[in-house]
Amino acid sequence: MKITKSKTLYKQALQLMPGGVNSPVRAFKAVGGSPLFIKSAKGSKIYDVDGNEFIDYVLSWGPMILGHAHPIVIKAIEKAAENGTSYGAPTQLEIELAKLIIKFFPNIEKVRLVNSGTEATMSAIRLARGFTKRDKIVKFEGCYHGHFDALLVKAGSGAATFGIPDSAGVPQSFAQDTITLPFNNIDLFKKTLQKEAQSIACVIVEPVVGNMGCILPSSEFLHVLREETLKFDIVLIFDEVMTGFRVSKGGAQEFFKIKPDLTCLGKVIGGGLPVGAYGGKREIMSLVAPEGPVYQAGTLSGNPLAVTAGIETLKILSKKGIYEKLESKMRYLEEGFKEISLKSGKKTRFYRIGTMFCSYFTDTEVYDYETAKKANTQLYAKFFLGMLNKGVYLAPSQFEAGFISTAHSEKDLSKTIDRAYEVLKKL
Ligand code: KE4
Repeated sequence: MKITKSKTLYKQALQLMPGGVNSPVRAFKAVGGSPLFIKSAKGSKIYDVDGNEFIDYVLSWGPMILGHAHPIVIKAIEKAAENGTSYGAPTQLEIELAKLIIKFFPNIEKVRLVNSGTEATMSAIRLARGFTKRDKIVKFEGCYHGHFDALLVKAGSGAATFGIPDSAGVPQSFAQDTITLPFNNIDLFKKTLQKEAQSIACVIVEPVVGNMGCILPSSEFLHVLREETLKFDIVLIFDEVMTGFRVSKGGAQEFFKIKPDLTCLGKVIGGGLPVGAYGGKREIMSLVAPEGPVYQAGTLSGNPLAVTAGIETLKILSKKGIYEKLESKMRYLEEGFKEISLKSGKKTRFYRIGTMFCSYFTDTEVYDYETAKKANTQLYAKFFLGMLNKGVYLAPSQFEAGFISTAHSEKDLSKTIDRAYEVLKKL
């Protein structure tokens, strides 16, 4: 595969931007080789600057659930842009997007739009601390909630990929109020709350962990989080930035029937433009400025262009049959991949829920950070590069989830399965 133009651009980018990228995981550090520079995308495909075509399972890390450049979304953005891109003043569009979000997530009584998942989670943490007047937070090892200081402690995603459980530049004073526990470990969670509850403001969790690959909660884990936090008036925050609209149309909280106090969203709700959101119980949200004393603001929050892309995306997702179609595509890929990996004799574990998935190169069950880290990342890197050379663009790290879209055709999926078999046989 010719990638000369990407290589030339990467050399230039390295002079101008840290690591030549604007987000670490894009640098291919975990899989080797130099990152492809993408020129365009349409439907299930992305095209690099050297003219190579790939079936895309990264989908901008989740947002492009309708595939790239969906005609209805693009048309709406073009039209909205003619009215200007940001006013720094309220618009009717924000009411429309807020209504759509609340329709999908009825546990959200009031919502605040922001510009990224990170802004959503860091604001939700501040709000929980303001509401409870307590300082400590509980998170789970390997879960990634964006790059907010207090949450970059044993984080997942890029941090897990680089094996940097904590980030440089985070003062000890910021990390000391963050308690990290193993995901799915009910005993340790209960014991910690027994001991520390009075000083804990919130528990934040990726209800399905998409930043250590794809790790499912045990049947009772999320219920225990809910029961125990209710006991001690601790705010339960579901970080559904990735799982929202992916695990099901109402996210993990709909799938597992859990009512968190606050929910963080991102990715899909911007339809590929920058939108994040946090919301939940009216009683808690009423503390957010200017209604209450918890300050949070944003120049471009709720800007008409990004909100338009979000509205159009959620309107299409509201249509009957969309999620049934996504489910059958995902099942096709799951069954196909499991069959060929068995046939290839390679030890893999494939996990998926809704339209997010991950295949670990390991022969033990993966249920938390420790077991995820046992996966053979070198083998994953070889698999990734093998698939890339066959025109399939997977997440450039074992510790990321893959995604499908409504634009992935059966032909795309069967090609992917066939090519995966060819690559696995050679590993
Ligand atoms: P952003 O600030 O990147 O919009 O969202 C942060 C975030 C919060 N919560 C969860 C569960 C997330 O998955 C994310 C961001 N996800 C990563 C992919 N693992 C974004 C990709 C990247 O960092 O480049």
